[in-house]
Amino acid sequence: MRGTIVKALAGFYYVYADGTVYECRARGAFRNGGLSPLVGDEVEMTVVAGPGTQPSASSPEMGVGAVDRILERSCSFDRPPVANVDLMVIVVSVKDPAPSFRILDRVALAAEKAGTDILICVSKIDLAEDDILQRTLEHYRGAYPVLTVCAKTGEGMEELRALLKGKKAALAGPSGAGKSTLTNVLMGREVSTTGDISEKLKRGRNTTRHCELFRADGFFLFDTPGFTSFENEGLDPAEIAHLFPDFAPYVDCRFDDCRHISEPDCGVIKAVEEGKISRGRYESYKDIYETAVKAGRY
Ligand SMILES: Nc1nc2c(ncn2[C@@H]2O[C@H](COP(=O)(O)OP(=O)(O)OP(=O)(O)O)[C@@H](O)[C@H]2O)c(=O)[nH]1
Ligand SMILES: [Mg+2]
Ligand SMILES: [Zn+2]
Repeated sequence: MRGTIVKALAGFYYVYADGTVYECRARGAFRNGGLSPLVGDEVEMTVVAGPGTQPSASSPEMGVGAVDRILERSCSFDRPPVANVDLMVIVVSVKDPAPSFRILDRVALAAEKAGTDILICVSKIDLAEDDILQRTLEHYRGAYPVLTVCAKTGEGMEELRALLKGKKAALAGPSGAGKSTLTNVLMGREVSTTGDISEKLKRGRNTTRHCELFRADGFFLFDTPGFTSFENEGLDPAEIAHLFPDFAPYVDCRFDDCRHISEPDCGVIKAVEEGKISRGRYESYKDIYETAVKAGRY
C-alpha cells in the first residue's frame, strides 16, 4: 500500500495511508540502504495489523505496519528533516526573537538549493517596534515575497492560506518565531504544542522537537523544530551567488569568474553601492562565501 510519512519519532514512522495512520518500523534491509525516511516521504508499506487489533500500537485507532520502500523525492532537507516540500515558509518574528538575517539567509539558501519556492512570513507583527518591520521588508526586497501575519489578531492569515493552497508547505525558522502557533491557527485546532519565550534569552525554548505533516483544508503543512543556529554544508563557493535571486539582475561583471568580493567592475558590488541589492543580503553572501572557501580547504 502507498502512504505518506506524517511523523517520525523514537524510531517509529507514522504513515498515513488510506484514511488510517500506521505505526511503522523501517525494514532492516531498507535501513541498511543508507537512505533514512523523512517526514513527507511517499512510501510503499505493508500492513501488519489493522487499526484496533494490535494492543502494542501507541493508540488504538492506529494500525501497525512496516515501511518497505521510499518513493522518489522531489526534494529533501537535512534541516528541517523533511521531504517533498513545494513551499518553504520561513517564519521570522519581529520580536522575541528578533530577526537574525544571518541565520534566515542561510535557511533561504538551503531552500533555494533544494529548489523549493520560498515565502518569508513575518510573524508577531502586533509586537513590532521601531523600524524592524521596514528593515525586514527592505532586506528581502527583490529576493523573496514577504507576507506579514499575526496569529493573535488573524491579520494576514487569509492571504497566507491563499498562498498555501494546493501545496505542501513547511514552516521553518528560529525557535519561538511562532510556527506551531501558526500551525494551530491554520489547522483550526490545537495540533501542535506551543511554548513561551525565555525571558532571559528572548528566544524560544525549542518546544517542537519533531517534524509533523498535517493535512489542512486545501493544503499540507509541516511544523518543524526551530533552530538557534544554521550552517550550510557542502557548498561550492562558485554556486553561492546563483542562490541569491536578488543578485541575478546584476551578475554582470568584468570577469566571468568574479567572486563579487573585491574585483573591479563587479556588477553585484555596484548594485550594493547603488542600493539595488540590500547591504545585509550582501553581508550574508560574503559570510557564506568565506565559510564555504574555508570548509573546502580542509
Ligand atoms: N504577541 C504574539 N505572540 C505570538 C504570536 N505568535 C506566537 N506567539 C507566541 O510566541 C511564543 C512561541 O510560539 P511557538 O508557536 O511555540 O513558536 P515556534 O516557532 O513553534 O517555536 P519552536 O517550536 O521552539 O521552534 C508563544 O508564547 C506564542 O504564544 C503572535 O502573533 N503575537
Ligand atoms: Mg513549535
Ligand atoms: Zn562580480
